Amino acid sequence: MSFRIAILGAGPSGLAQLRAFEAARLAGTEIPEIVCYEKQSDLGGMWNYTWRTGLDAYGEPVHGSMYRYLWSNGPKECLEFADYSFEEHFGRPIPSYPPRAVLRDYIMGRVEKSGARQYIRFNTAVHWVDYAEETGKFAVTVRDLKQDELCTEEFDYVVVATGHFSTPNAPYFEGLNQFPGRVMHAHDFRDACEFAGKDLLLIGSSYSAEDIGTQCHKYGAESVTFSYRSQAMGFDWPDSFTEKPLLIKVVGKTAYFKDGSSQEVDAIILCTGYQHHFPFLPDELTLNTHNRLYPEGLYKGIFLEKNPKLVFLGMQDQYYTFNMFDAQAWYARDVMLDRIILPDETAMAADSTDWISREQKVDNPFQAIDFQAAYIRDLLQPTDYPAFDVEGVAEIFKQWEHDKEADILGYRNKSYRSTLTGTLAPVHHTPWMQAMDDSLETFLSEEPEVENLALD
Ligand code: FAD
Ligand code: NA7
Repeated sequence: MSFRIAILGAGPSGLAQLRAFEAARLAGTEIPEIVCYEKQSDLGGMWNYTWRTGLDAYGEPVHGSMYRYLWSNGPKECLEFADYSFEEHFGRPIPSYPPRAVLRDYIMGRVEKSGARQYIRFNTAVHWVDYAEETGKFAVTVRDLKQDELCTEEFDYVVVATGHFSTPNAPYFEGLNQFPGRVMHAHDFRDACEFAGKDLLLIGSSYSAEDIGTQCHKYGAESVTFSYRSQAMGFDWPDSFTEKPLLIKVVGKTAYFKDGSSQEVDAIILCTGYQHHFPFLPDELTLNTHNRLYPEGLYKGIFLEKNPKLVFLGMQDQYYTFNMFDAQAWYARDVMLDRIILPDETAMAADSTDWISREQKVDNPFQAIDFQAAYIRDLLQPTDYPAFDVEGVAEIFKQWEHDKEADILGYRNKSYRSTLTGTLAPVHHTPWMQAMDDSLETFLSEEPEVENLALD
C-alpha cells in the first residue's frame, strides 16, 4: 500500500490504532506503512510510573501524572478490550479494581500478542507537524532523544494520541508564593507517604482531588481539606475530611475560603485538572478544547474538521477509556483504508453540532455515561470491532457511581461481572484501605496482606 501513517504516542490510544491496523493485516488486508513515535522508553503511556517530575533525562516534559499506590478508580470491567479479556490475559478471573502495574501488564499483553511493538520508535519526541496543501502531506519532525538528532519524515495521515492529562492547569491563589510548605500540582504528586501526619489542602473537586485525598488519608495524612470552585464532591467523608468552597488566599499557613472560614494547612496540592496542549502543532492544526465529552471541531470526536487527515484519539473527558479508544481507532482505521467515506466539512460540522447540543443537555454523571455510551455505539456500528455490550458497561458505571456514594473508601472492594466473559470478579484478598502494597505480585497472590508495609 502506498501511503504512510504517523501515530504520535504509544499510550492506550496510540496502541489501539496500532492494534486496529494489525487486526486488519491479520485478516488479510494490505495496510499502510506505520511509524509510531513515543518519547518514553516503553509503551503504556500514562500507565508507566516515573519517579521523575518536571523534565525527563533528555529535557522533555515528563509525561507521567500517575503516582505510587494508584489503583484503578473505575471497575476494570468498564475498560476491558473487546478482543482481549482480563481472563485471557491473566489466565483466571481477577478482582475488579487492580492497581496501576496490573492494568499496565494487561495493556502490554495485548500489544505483545499482536506484534505491534515493531512499529514504535521509542525515545523519539515529536517536535513539529506541518501540512503542505500542495502535496497533501504532513511533515513530522522528531528528535531522537538518545542520539540528540532531529529528523523529518512525510506522512499522508497523522494520528495524535499524546494524551491530555500531562500539562497542568495551575491557577494562582493569593499568597501561594509565600506559603511556607509544599505547593504542587497533581501532575507532580508521586508518593502519599510524604504527607503522613500532615494537614493537606487539595484544590479541585474531581477525580484527582478525590483520589489523591483518599490516598493521602490511607497512608497517614492527619487531615484532608478539599476546596471546590463549583460543587462539593459530597461524599460521606470520614471526620478527618472537610469540603470548603473556593480558596481566596493563604497567609502564612492559614488558608481562607470563600465562606469566611479558615484552616491551617501544611501542604497544598492543586488538583485543578489539565490543559489540552499540543506544542508540536501549528495554530491551524491544533485542537482547542477543555476537558469535555465532545470536543468542538472534531468530527466523530476524532477527525479535525478543517483537515480530517489529522486524527485525534482519546481527547474526550473519559468514563470509558481503553474500549472507547479502540472504537475510535477502528473507525479511524476504516476511514484511512477508505472503508468509511467522510462527508464534506459542512456535513461534519452539522453532525458535531448535533452531538454538542446533546452534550449540553447532560447535567449529571448518569446522563454523561449514557452520552458516552451512545457516542461509542455510533462509532462501533460501521466497523468490525468485536461486539461488546456498551450499554451493559454503562450499567456497571452507574453501579460504580452508587457504590462510591455509599462508601468512598470502600467502593474498591466491590466486584462486577465482565460483559465479555460473564464472570463475576472475585473479591480481593485484602480490603483496599488495608492493601498497602500495590505490586502486581501481591495483587495476584492468593494470600491476604498481613503486614502494613507502608506504615512500618
Ligand atoms: P496517555 O496514556 O497519556 O499516552 C500518551 C502517550 O503519548 C505517552 O506515552 C506519551 O509519552 C506520548 N507523548 C506525548 N507527547 C509526545 C511527544 N511530543 N512525542 C512523542 N510521544 C509523546 N483511566 C482509567 O481507565 N482508569 C483509571 O483508573 C485512570 N486513572 C488515571 C489516573 C491519573 C492520575 C491520570 C492522569 C489518568 C488516569 N486515567 C485512568 C486516564 C488515562 O489517561 C487513560 O487511561 C489513558 O492512559 C489515556 O491514554 P492515551 O493513550 O490517550 O494517553
Ligand atoms: P478534571 O476532571 O478535569 O477536574 C478538574 C477540577 O479542577 C475540577 O473540579 C475543576 O472545578 C477544578 N478547577 C479547574 N480550574 C480551577 C480553578 N481555577 N480554581 C479551582 N478549581 C479549579 O481533572 P482531574 O485531574 O481531577 O482528572 C483528570 C484525570 O486524571 C481523570 O481522568 C482521572 O481519572 C485522573 P470545576 O468543577 O470545573 O469548577
